[in-house]
Amino acid sequence: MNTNHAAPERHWPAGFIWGSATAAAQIEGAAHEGGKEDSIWDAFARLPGAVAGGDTPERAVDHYHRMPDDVALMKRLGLDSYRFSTSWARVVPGGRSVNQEGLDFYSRLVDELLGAGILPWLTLYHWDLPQALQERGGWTNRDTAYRFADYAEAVHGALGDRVSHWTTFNEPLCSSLIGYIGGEHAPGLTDPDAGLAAVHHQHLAHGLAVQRLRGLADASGRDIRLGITLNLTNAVPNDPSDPADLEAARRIDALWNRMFLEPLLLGVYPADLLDDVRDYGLAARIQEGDLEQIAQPIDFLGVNHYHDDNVSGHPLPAGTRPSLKPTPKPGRSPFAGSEYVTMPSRGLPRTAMDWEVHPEGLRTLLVRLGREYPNLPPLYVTENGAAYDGDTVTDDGAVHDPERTKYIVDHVDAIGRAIDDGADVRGYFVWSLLDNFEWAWGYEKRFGIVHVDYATLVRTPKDSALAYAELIARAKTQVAEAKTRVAAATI
Ligand code: GBH
Repeated sequence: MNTNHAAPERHWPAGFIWGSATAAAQIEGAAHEGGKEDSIWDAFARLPGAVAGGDTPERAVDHYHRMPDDVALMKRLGLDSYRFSTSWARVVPGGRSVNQEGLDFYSRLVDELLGAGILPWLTLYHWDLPQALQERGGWTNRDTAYRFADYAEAVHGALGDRVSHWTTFNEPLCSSLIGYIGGEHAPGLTDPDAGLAAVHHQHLAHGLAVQRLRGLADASGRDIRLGITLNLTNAVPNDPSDPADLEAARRIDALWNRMFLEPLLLGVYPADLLDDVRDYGLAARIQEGDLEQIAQPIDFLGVNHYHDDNVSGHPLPAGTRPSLKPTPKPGRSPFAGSEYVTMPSRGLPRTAMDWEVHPEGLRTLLVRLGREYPNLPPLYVTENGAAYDGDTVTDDGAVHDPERTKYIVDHVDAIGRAIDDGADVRGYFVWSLLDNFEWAWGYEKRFGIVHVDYATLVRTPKDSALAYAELIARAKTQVAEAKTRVAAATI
C-alpha cells in the first residue's frame, strides 16, 4: 500500500466481502454475437449526439471474449466476489424467447468464478432492456414487469444451482428518471409521466421477480439471497438555516432516495413525494395490491454511493409546483426534479465527473439508513469509485492514479467508521474492475482500477488496483489474527 494513502488499521467484521463490480453493457461487447440483439443502449448510442464521441457498446472492452483472463485478474487481486450483470438482451433477445447461447456465456462465467474461489454476485438489470421491449413501450408498459419476472426465471433456471446472491435492479433511479425524464440515458425520453410510470413498473418488476426467485429456490431447497441495489445520494441543504434550502433538500431526497426506499422497504410511497408529483401520472399507475407485491422481504440492500448533492432552493413562481422536466443547460441543475434547485460548491475536491469527493457522506448515509428504517436488511456498498483524467501506462508498465487510490481508501475507511457507529455493512465493491463504456460519456471517463488500452484492449492494473489488493489482503490477515487470538484466549 502506498503509505500516503494508508487508512487507519481497523478490524473488519468476519466474512466482510471485498469485491469489484461491472455491468454487461459496459464491458461485454459482442453486442450482436451469440444471439444477442439490440438493447436500448445499443439503439440509443446510434442516435447522433446521444453518447460522447459517438461511442457505442458494440465492442466495449470485449469481456465476452476475454472473460477467463478477466477472472484470472480478479483472482490475482484477491477479490472475494465479483458483481456483474446479465444482459436481458442476450438472454431474451426479442423479449420473449430464451437464447440458450446467452445463458451459456453466463454459465461459463459462473464456473470460472467458482473455480477461482470468487463469489458470483449477479444483477439482473443494469439498464439494458431488450430494444424489442422498448418498442412495446419499455418500462412505461406494465407488461414489462411481468416479462422481467420471466427473464429472472430463465436466468435462475440456468444458474440457480451455482449462484446464491441475486440482485434484481441496479439503480432504478437512473433507468427511470435519467432515461425517461432527463433524456441523458436510454431510451432518451424527456417525459415526466413516462419516467414515473417507469419507476413504478420497475418496483413492481422487482417485487414479482423476488417472489418468483424465492419460490423457485424454496422448491429446490436452495439457499438464496435476494436484494436490490439503489443509488442513494445525500441531499445536503447548503444553508441549513435557510428554509428554501431545506425545502430543496427535502424534495430531492423524496424524489431521489425515498421514492425508492419506502415502497421497497415499507410498502408505501412517501406522502410528500406524492404531493410533489401530483401533476404527473404516478398515482394513476398504482393498482390495488401493487405495494404489497413490491415490498417483499429482501435479504440485503445494495447501496451505490459516489457523492452527495449540496442543494440550494430558489422560490418557485407563485402558484406553481416544481416541474419534473429537466431545464435546459447551461446553469441548470442536471437532474429531474431539480428545477429551482442549484448545487453551489462547498469547495470540496471533485472527480472528472465533477462529482464532489466527500467520504464522510458515505458514513452519514449508511448510518442514516439504519436509523430511519427499522426493518433494514444488511447493507452492501455495491458501487463506489471515481473517474479521473490522465490515466496512462508509463514506461515501467504502471498506471499511477493516486487520486483514485485515495478515493477508494478514504471511502473504505468511511465504511469502517459507519460500522463503528452501528451500520450493518457486510461488503464493499469498487466500481469498476475495468475501464469501460461509461454510458452517455462513452469511453471518455475511466472508472476502472484496471486500465484498458482501447486500441489493443490490453489490461493493466492501476496503482489503485494494487492498493486495493493490499487493503484486502491486510483486512483478511487481521480477521485471521483476531480468530487466532480468540482461539488462544479460549484454550
Ligand atoms: C453508477 O451510476 C452506475 O451504476 C454505473 O453503471 C456507472 O458506470 C457508475 O455509476 C459511474 O457513473 O452528474 O449531477 O447529474 C451512477 C449514479 C446517479 C451518479 C446520478 C450521478 C447524478 C449526478 N449516478 N448522479 S449529476
